This record gives sequence, structure tokens and C-alpha cells, in this order.
Amino acid sequence: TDRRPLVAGNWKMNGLSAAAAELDALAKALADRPAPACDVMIAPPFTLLAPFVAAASGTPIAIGGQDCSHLEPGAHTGDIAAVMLRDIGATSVIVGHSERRQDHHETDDLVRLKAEAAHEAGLVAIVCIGETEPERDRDQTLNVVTTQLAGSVPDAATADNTIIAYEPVWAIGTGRTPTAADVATVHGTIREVLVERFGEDIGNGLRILYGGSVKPANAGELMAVANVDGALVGGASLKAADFDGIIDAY
Ligand code: G2H
Repeated sequence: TDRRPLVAGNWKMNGLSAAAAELDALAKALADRPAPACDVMIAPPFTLLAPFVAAASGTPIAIGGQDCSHLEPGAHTGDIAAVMLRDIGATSVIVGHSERRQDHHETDDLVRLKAEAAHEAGLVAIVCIGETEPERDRDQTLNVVTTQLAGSVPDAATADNTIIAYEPVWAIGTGRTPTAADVATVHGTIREVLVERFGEDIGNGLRILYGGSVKPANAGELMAVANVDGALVGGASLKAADFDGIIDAY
């Protein structure tokens, strides 16, 4: 199966209005060399979606959201509906990032509803899963990701509307990464679970990103692992030169 890799940047709660210059710098870097052999996406905070959509226009960079509500527009103070993201020009949205699961007590059920809301609005849902350090120490990694997949990924998932991101929580922003062999084991298990649930076509078509302390220096090794179809990048997506260095792994 041909899966086009995706390098996605998650800016998290970073970026003031001047940060649009960083997107221009990335666009310039990409324009200065042959078209990247991967899809490229940046998810800025909600406040920067509009300027980033404008700055990315005419470039290979797609813009996504970092979260969406599972609800339709209405009386929900502080929330953002998936249709609002689509309306402003986003084409995808991250759901169930471990920081949302931790900081906002998001459950697998809620994450699945958010992914369904994203689909309803015509957005690609990037569904995040991953074990904590105590879970890893107890050898529960494969159980945890299997449970999260079952609960967080909608039944209507297809290779076109859903992307899985495996992010071991202990590797997020810590500079620590699993070994290539460990990544291969987890991504291989995720692939098996997807094929079992969705069949060969969809199961093998769904992209599985790795996330957690990806940087230019380790991107080549991590992206070469079987069933790693790209990266979800936090800290190293904030600077155009770093992010471009990761895209360059393809
Ligand atoms: C994991 C990742 C981006 P970082 O959360 O989603 O962040 O690359 O900073 O570890």
C-alpha cells in the first residue's frame, strides 16, 4: 500500500501574531527545493488560524486545528466547533492529544465523538494515542494503545478521513524517544489492530504518525521504521529551520 507520509506540526499554546513570519520562512524554504515527498501540515493555536491559512495559501502547507468540540455550534462558551475550523480554512484537526486527555480529562469516548464531529465537518481527524510512563513500566503499552484505538477511532474511519498518531506520553517534550525497535513493535501492533477492525484496504491505508521529541537529528531514523507514515512534531515545529529539517527526512 502506498501511504504518502505526513509531517504535521503541533504548535500547542505557542505563537503571537508575529509568528506568521515563521510560516512565511517555512514556505520559502519549501519553495527553494524540489516539492517535499510528504504532506505538510501546521496546527497553530485557534487565534492564529486565519493568518496562517492566508500565509499558507499557494504553498504545500495545509493548516489544521489542535482540538475541536464534539458539539454542534451553540451555547458552549470557549469551545470551537469543527465546522468553524473548516470554515476558516483548516483541513484537519488533532483530537485526543495526551495534553487534552490529561489537562481536560478527555476520554476515549469523547475523543471518538470529536473525530466524528470532524468527519461531519469535512475535516481529517488526527487521533492521538499513547501510553504513560507507568503504563510502559508495567508492560501495558500494547494493551493501552489497543484500548485507545478501539475507543477513540470512529467506525466510519477511512484512509481519507482519519490519521492515527502514536505519541508515548513520556517522550513528549522530554527529548527522550523510544528505540526504533520499540516504535516498530507499537506501530506494527496498531497496524494489525486497524486491519483486523477495518479490513485490508482501509487498515493498510490509514497513516500512523509517530510523535514525541521528533527533531531533525532523529527524524531520519524514526521515519524509516516500518509503519511509521510521518511525524507529529511539537517543539521542533516552532522554528521553520527545524521543521524543514524534519520534512527533509523524506
Ligand atoms: C508530542 C509532540 C507533538 P514534542 O506532543 O504533538 O510534541 O515534539 O514537543 O515532543
